[in-house]
Amino acid sequence: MHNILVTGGAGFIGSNFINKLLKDRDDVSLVNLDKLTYAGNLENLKESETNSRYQFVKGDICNSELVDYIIKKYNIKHVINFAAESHVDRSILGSQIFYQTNVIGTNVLLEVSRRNDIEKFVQVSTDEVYGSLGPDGYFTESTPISPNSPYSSSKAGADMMVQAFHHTYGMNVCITRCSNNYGPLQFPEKLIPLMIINALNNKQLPVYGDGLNVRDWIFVHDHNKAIEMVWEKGKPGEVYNIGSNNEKKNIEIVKLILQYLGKGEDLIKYVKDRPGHDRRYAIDSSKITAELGWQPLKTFETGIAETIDWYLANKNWWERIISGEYENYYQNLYGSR
Ligand code: NAD
Ligand code: TDX
Repeated sequence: MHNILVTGGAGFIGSNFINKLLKDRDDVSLVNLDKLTYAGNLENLKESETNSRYQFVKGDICNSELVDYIIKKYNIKHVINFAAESHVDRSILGSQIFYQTNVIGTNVLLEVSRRNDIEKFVQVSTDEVYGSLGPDGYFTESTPISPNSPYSSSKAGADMMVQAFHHTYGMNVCITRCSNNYGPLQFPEKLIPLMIINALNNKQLPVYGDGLNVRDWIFVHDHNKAIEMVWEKGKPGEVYNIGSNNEKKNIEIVKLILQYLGKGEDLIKYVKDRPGHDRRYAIDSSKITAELGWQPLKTFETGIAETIDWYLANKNWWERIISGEYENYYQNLYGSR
């Protein structure tokens, strides 16, 4: 049995990871440490909560006594760190919690892991650490780190620390850098779920700037399969880019969602641009394909249809979210634009 500490497992990507891994394999036992911030939702883990190989602990990755206690109590040998403040717009409104969780929190996990002889530490990072591309080219693992937002700089800081712990202490670490994820259970502050839900509610769809910024979209299960493979087979100290060759302009995504839902383009509202908005991300993931044999399985056409259908079928899930704190957050955000 592999005993794994998964952090941030009540969020979008982490909950999909836990639900799928427990279903796909019977040789893993998972402890989920999550602080349950605005983005953490135990409802995401309904299908896993009664599994005897799953345990939830509410707590902060910055709490080293708690992390030490969990590692010892559950005989943890592997750590996969999903926990983070993950939204760029929020990091622009206030950055401190981003450095606290994403940098200090990762430091606590690394220190405690080192002292407890953890066999493998996987840091779930992002392509945003590379900064922004012009119209051509791709991020490779040797592209220099050049983050532009408080969010991406906090993730880049964590990445450098993870590499330093490998270099200095010989810890067996890997870093994954994935492009924009989409799929079920994504918190409706991110582009795709926000646009789906606003369209369903006949509310305006706020497109930043000229709408021509490009993101490289990947279905969440493809990302998670790559993380699983990096955990099992990734080489010590290595970085692996993850992407599925699916560049789209934001406005294309917005129009596609409106079309799928049978709504008019008059709902689109161009709003003031995000400060420091990265223009284009595009990932070269040939290394993980060549070294570990990973390949994305989901086409964008299928994945986006499945995602929109999921939000249509799970109105209760998102209605509970948007009736709370999230509404106030967006009122404040757009009030200031
Ligand atoms: P999310 O915001 O949906 O979930 C984050 C989870 O972390 C939440 O459950 C939250 O409660 C938990 N958390 C936050 N602070 C914590 C703390 N101090 N201690 C314990 N738990 C804490 O994020 P997501 O989209 O699922 O992203 C997961 C990871 O993947 C992040 O590290 C993010 O940087 C990375 N990533 C995300 C994307 C994307 O497109 N969403 C792409 C590449 C990488
Ligand atoms: O209302 C919006 N209008 C809009 O035009 C929102 C929320 C976004 N956008 C634009 C900004 C970006 O160009 O859409 C694009 C995607 O925005 P987000 O969903 O906020 O994602 P992004 O900023 O690209 O970052 C995401 O991908 C990398 C995740 O949030 C990060 O956690 C991940 O690391």
